Amino acid sequence: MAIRDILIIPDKRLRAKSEPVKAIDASVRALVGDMFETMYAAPGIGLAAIQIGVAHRVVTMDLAAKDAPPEPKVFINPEIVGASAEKSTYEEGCLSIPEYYEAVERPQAVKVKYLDLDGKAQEIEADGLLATCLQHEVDHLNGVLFIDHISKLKRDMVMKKFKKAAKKADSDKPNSDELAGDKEPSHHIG
Ligand code: GNR
Ligand code: NI
Repeated sequence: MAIRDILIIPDKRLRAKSEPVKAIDASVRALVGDMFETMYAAPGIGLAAIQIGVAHRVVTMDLAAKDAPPEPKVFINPEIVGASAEKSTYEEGCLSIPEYYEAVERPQAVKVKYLDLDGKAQEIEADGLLATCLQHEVDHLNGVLFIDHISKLKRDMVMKKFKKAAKKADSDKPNSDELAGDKEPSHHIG
């Protein structure tokens, strides 16, 4: 198992639609292991495979309290097959949009079909945080982020901030010439 890098906006891979898992084999079990390790290390309460760059419909989750025993959950090919008319609002965050939190309104309860790690079909009725988190993760599998559910003004502000940060991180990287040779850095001098 390994802790994998979490993709941060504006990484375009976060907008990809993930492919259904065809067979739950050793590679899927290894992916799930890496996802739990990455999610617990972050720490986060849920993770979609695309957040570590793997475009397969796999979600890990653990909603147990910090001082309680872990409750790891895996959802393969999850599908929302029903949603309540009643809505609820939750302050959401996302490991791919670090340190930004905003209220999101979603159906208060959902019915979700999925496969477990044994490939067995399951169906659950979720409400509260589980319902919110399942909707947030299924959104990821469809290339949708929680900021798509907030106002355009707020979304544009967040995107701008993260685009600027990505640009700076890139310009701060030494280029290959500088890595290979002993000459002065070619930019940001003087
Ligand atoms: O860790 C996470 N917390 C969270 C809080 C409110 C609603 C959804 C979430 S999921 C998030 C981890 C994450 O980015 N999953 O995709
Ligand atoms: Ni997220």
